[in-house]
Amino acid sequence: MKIALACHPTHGGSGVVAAELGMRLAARGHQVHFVSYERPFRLDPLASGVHFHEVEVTSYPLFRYPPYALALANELLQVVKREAVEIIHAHYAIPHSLAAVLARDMQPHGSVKVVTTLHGTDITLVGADPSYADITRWAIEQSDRVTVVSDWLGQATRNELAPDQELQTIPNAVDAAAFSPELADPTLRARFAAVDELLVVHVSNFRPVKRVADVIAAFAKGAAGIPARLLMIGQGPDLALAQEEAKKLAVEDRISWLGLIDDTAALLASSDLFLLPSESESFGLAALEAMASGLPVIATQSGGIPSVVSSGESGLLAPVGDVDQLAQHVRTLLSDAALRSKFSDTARQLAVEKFGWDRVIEAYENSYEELLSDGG
Ligand code: GMT
Repeated sequence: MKIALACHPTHGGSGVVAAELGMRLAARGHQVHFVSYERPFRLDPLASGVHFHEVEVTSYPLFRYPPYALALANELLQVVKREAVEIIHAHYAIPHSLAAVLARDMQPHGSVKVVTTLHGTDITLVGADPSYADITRWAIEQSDRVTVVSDWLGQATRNELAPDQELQTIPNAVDAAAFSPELADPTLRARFAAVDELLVVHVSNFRPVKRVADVIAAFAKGAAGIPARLLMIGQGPDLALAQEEAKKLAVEDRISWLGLIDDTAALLASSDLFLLPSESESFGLAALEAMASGLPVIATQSGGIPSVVSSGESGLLAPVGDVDQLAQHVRTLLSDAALRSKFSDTARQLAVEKFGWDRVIEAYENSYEELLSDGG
């Protein structure tokens, strides 16, 4: 099949899923075209069978806001026509799904189909915003097929935006070779923690939904009196808030702020515990990558997280904003090496057995084939 993928190229779960999916589809013989304003950070530039088409957004003095969605639709249409693309797979509703629908409908006598995968904040934040709600709903309804990354997100989509929409759940997956405890690197670890210290880690885009101040507070309280340090990986609008909290709670000297890191696998494998206290998380790919790396996860009972992290087996969950309980979980796991090791084994095992790419690739492939064979 010839498939065009539209996605965010920046650090974030939806771009990761699109890049990993595209490379795997290409490895199975499909021709894959990525269309975005930048090469997705997880996309290997040398992957064979994968092509990247950059969207150029020309600015004119009259445009206060250069219309990226329109430039994307235009580029998608060019790629569809030139490469005889059969499927446009849009990751994240706005602007990708909308641009894909426009490209399909602009194609004279064309038969390209649009698959939209909803990832989370495209429904819970962007789709819930009155400025974007109607156009998000329309893009979803106009897609030939819509998938969601968890049953929870399917329910949220129906409740909040499109009650009658048919949705297929295809969960996210992890490459268990690329994220593995075997990548643990003692030299790397030694840069952040002394031999007798444990290492707690958080990875996110530091948006308000990630509640990064809770990471700091749970660590400060839970690891009080325990030799442990915290790695904060990523950047975003709440970085200053988290740093302020660290100062207030006097734990600045126990935290390393690493900023954006493309490949987190060795850092995860070299750490002991992952923290994800999000307000809402449709799936929690960052938690799954940590689990595959052999890390127990402390997270919130929010959104799709409980379908990824089994509380009491691969991690411990707490209600959103319950810093005391999060801190208690941190203390429990940091102070019990045997429990940590048991959770670590289960986390790895669940990631490998439940969230491998094979089934997920097949589900997407079947979905494309059904669309092409039954005409929609
Ligand atoms: O977390 C974000 O806001 C980024 C966002 C994205 O689209 O990159 O992540 C969402 O999609 C991921 C991949 O499907 C999910 O694992 C994340 O849980 C989801 N984020 C939220 O729902 C907050």
